[in-house]
Amino acid sequence: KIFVTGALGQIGSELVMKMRDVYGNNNVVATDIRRVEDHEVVQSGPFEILDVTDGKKMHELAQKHKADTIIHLAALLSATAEKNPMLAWNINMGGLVNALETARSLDCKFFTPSSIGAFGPSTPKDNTPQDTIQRPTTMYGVNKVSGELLCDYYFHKFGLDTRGVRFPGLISYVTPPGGGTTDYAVDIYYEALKSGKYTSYIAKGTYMDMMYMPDALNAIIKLMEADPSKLKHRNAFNITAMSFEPEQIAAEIRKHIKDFKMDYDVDPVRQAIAESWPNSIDSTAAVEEWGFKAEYDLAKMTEDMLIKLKEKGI
Ligand code: VAH
Repeated sequence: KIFVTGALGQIGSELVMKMRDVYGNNNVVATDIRRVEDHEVVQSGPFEILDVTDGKKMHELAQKHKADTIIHLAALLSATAEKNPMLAWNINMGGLVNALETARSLDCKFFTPSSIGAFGPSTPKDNTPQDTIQRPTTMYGVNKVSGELLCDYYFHKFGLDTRGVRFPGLISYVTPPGGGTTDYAVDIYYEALKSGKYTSYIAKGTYMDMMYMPDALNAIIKLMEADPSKLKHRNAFNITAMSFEPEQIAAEIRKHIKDFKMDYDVDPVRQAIAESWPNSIDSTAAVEEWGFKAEYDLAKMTEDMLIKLKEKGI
């Protein structure tokens, strides 16, 4: 059984549905800190309430459901983590240690995402290499680098089959992200349809890697199904689909909503986070070791986002 934490989050709410499609509803156990009764993840298969800082409960539930794979997604994102750094440490690192220990005791395959947030100001910013200096200046980044190293450790020390990717900003129309820095690239689509204008909290000219959620979901499944003997890296594969700055996504939206207007009210906290991250990262290792491929570029994503949001009645 596949055991997912953070199943009602931005990635989890779509990954659970996709994995239930692929592997069968009852083979994917969804968990999150709260139960939302009418949520399709709760309705379409096994669901358990789990606070990932409760290691004992996590072990019990994983054992009860005979987990053989753990997908650990529960975490606080970058902007929230900067507001509550110690809470972020407890959830992001406490939750990860519990998930790794549970996986070790039940000998599960293991996935947890890292992020472009695992890089810092001294990391080469353009075409950031797979192996390079990582001195992040955010609590989220410290959590992500520690997480990458911890997952590698569990592989080398205990032989645990840990795998992971460094996600760029993820854009989706199902569940909006909570507390991220890249969320402007999601909010802008909602606002373009609702009000025809958007005030960006990220400054003009600030490039960040991004990816449409369908590509992110496919990447997780492809990595988890990859031949382990081909994996020279294990965790923290750089993957990206595109890199853009606010003016570029606005221009793409204007191809569909011609009088869309954007102005700026830069949030110094999230701007500082964004500026500490790369402009664009290099996915070569992921392409070579497990055939990573993104299908959506900015044009294709924008077209699909606007159609899907309209269908949702935004
Ligand atoms: C965030 N969406 O903004 C997340 C992600 C690369 C960005 O880690 O914190």
